Amino acid sequence: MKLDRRTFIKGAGAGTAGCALAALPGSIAALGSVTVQGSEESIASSCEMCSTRCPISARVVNGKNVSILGNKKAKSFGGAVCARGGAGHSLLYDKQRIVKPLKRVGERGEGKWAEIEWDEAYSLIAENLNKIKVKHGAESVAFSSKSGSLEGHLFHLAKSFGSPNTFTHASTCPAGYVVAAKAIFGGKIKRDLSNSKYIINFGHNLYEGINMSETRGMMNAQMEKGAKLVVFEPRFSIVADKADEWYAIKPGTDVAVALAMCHTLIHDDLYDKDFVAKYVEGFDEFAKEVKNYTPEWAEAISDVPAEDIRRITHEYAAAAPHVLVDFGHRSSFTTEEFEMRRALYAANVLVGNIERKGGLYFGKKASNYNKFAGETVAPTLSKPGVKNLPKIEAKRIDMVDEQYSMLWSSGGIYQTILDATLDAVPYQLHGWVMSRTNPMQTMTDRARIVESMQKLDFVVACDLYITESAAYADVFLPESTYLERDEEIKDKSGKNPAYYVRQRVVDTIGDTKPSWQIWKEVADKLGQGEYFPWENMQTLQMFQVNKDVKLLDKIKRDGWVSYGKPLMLREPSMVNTFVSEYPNAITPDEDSTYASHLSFKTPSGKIELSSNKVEKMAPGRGVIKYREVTMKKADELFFIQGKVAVHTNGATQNVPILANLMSDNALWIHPITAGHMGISSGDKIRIFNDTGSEEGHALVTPGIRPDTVFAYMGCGSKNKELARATGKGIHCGNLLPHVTSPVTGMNLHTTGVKIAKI
Ligand SMILES: Nc1nc2c(c(=O)[nH]1)N[C@H]1C(S)=C(S)[C@@H](COP(=O)(O)OP(=O)(O)OC[C@H]3O[C@@H](n4cnc5c(=O)[nH]c(N)nc54)[C@H](O)[C@@H]3O)O[C@H]1N2
Ligand SMILES: Nc1nc2c(c(=O)[nH]1)N[C@H]1C(S)=C(S)[C@@H](COP(=O)(O)OP(=O)(O)OC[C@H]3O[C@@H](n4cnc5c(=O)[nH]c(N)nc54)[C@H](O)[C@@H]3O)O[C@H]1N2
Ligand code: SF4
Ligand SMILES: [Mo]
Repeated sequence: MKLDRRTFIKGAGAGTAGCALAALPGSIAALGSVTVQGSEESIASSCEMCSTRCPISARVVNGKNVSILGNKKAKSFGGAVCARGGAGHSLLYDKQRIVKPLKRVGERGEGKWAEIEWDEAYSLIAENLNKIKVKHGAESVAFSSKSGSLEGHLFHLAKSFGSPNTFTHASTCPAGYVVAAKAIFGGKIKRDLSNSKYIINFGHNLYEGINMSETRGMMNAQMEKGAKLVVFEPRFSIVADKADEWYAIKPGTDVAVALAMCHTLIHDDLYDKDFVAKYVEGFDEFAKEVKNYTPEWAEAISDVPAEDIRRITHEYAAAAPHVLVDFGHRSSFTTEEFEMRRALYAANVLVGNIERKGGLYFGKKASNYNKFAGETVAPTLSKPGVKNLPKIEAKRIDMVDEQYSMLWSSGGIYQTILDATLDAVPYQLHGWVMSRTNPMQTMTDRARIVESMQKLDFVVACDLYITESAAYADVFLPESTYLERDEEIKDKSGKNPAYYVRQRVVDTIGDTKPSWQIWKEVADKLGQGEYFPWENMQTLQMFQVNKDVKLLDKIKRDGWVSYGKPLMLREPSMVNTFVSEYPNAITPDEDSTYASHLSFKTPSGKIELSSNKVEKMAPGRGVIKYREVTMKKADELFFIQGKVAVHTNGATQNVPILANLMSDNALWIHPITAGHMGISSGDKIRIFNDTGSEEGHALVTPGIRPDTVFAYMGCGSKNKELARATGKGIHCGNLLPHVTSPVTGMNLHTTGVKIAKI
């Protein structure tokens, strides 16, 4: 298939935004004039406009602006940034960004703030947290942050303080696919999209929910290599628009189609028997289970025609092993995400695409890669370990049930903060320290979050803006933006080892600090300074590189360093290249692969299509199975969401350039559904269910199923501090019920709603 670049880039619909400028206390506007100072030479660093954290190359131009480009050395990212990445300067100099610590002076959420010095902020935090600790125990304070460098420092503070309750965005984003991968493969697995010849996509929104290297990978496969793309999506997304075939699947029924594919692979004798015999445990039980999951059965559930499921599966098997069923990223389409992800993984396992080009593979970090090479191809980094941290006896508030034992404790089940705060389940929380997270937009059931934040004794928020969630804090700590700070070296290994680093590009504006420094200084005030023995980020980086100054210089100069040749253990051409490059490399098997070295960190050491471990954790779930779920009431429509190319989650709606590109998220409604209610595009509508009620605008489009409505997430902010975003569009989190899924702990992003014309 050929796509020309212009049609390819044709983007999503966008609205416009007016920019109300308010001189909030603590904002840049309150500073008066701001000058642009920083490096005129390009600095290699990393983006933080979303958590993909692409390598960038940035510099100050003529003392007037900051140019942000992709780092050309990072080839898999295409040496480019996306629209949000290019808009970093607009965040940096946004007059509404907060650049001075604040304390609340009115009621929680009332929007009355006073500027304070950092030392006063730290004293307030130390005094209140210590008070809670003495009265209720350290465990009654929760700490939450998006994962990344920021998380590491905050959670280290939590541990030194003595609380086990640390949470990332895990249960709102990756926990589904990660827990399912742990169950089947024993750990996370990656996809080699760029080399794939046939990609089957179940709502992985890569042309809007952008991850530069994967988005580039899929573009490359489609445009350069003629890969076929089949998309199952309830709406006509940009990915659906660029696909060879699109099926408007009924929301939440992906698992049925995936299981019918597995049925077809097994019962039409299309699967890779050698691979299964060698690497798979529990195949017979799985084959028995999928016996009844015929394409006809799946059609009745999903609305995808049986003959297409059968044909697509045959095409997929014929092009194997350089093919993949994309297991997706975010979903939480239903509470049965665990079964859905496992079914998607199983459809890969059956064609034996593991460690094959265009299929799935495990990341090759330095230590592992060097073992294969028989020499040190890539340096390994050290992790600063702090000894003598206080032993924490208290149990976490989440993961209390055995079924959640595959979740990781730094991630956790975020939404259980609400149960612990409002209902003392399993015990009462009294404090919440949050950083780089905006749960009111990104968790579920906004009203319960407001209630929780009002009930707690003390709340701290560290962010760039007074977000909806930060608006309910007692103390606001302004972090420096990513363009103003240094951070640790990070591992970004794919088929070969790679590292990257973040470096400051411009001088700090106003009175902000990087979070590694903030949490270290909070620890000092709390009397826990001994657990933060490093002086600064430079000390930490030197520790990481084991004092190898040359290595640190190289990583800083290039920003992105990768080592060696790409390696997939069962790919003969790659193994041949590898062996000729490294004379001391492990001798390949007779078939010129490292197939005999492929093992899995599961109890059996094999891929577990059915698993005793899972059966023990969650009785009845050992074998992957279809389970019916009720997602909405009979008279409701499915309500689904997704990302838009010009915004990140609930984070960028106030960034001037991006707000100008789009500030409203109309509700997509099918013409038949809209017709019944006399709704036309642009009409004001109410969207409501048992959880909440929102007002918004309609976008009548045939690009959605008649039984489904869709909105881009992140709009409709409800606090006045985010002046460019407030009241614009539909707030998705206000309509989503508070639910926790079995095994994965995921919250729920698909529900039922009714709509009415206003
Ligand atoms: N309804 C609905 N809910 C969803 C989703 C959905 O599609 N629909 N998607 C889910 C997904 S995939 C995810 S990952 C989560 C994300 O949920 P969150 O983790 O809450 O992430 P973001 O909205 O990306 O960003 C959170 C905050 O980080 C702040 N921030 C940005 N840069 C910095 C920085 O350098 N320092 C500090 N301190 N703060 C910074 C932003 O201002 C923003 O307020 O949301 C989930 N929630
Ligand atoms: N521009 C941009 N890029 C981003 C982000 C962003 O906010 N903006 N966020 C980043 C983050 S944190 C993440 S996790 C990734 C997320 O990357 P993705 O998971 O790819 O992103 P979403 O847009 O949330 O994808 C959900 C898609 O599933 C569709 N969908 C809804 N219900 C169903 C269903 O039942 N079945 C099927 N098959 N499809 C369904 C939605 O219409 C939507 O297109 O993107 C990252 N990249
Ligand atoms: S995908 Fe875009 S916003 Fe996200 S890190 Fe990369 S360039 Fe930045
Ligand atoms: Mo995410």
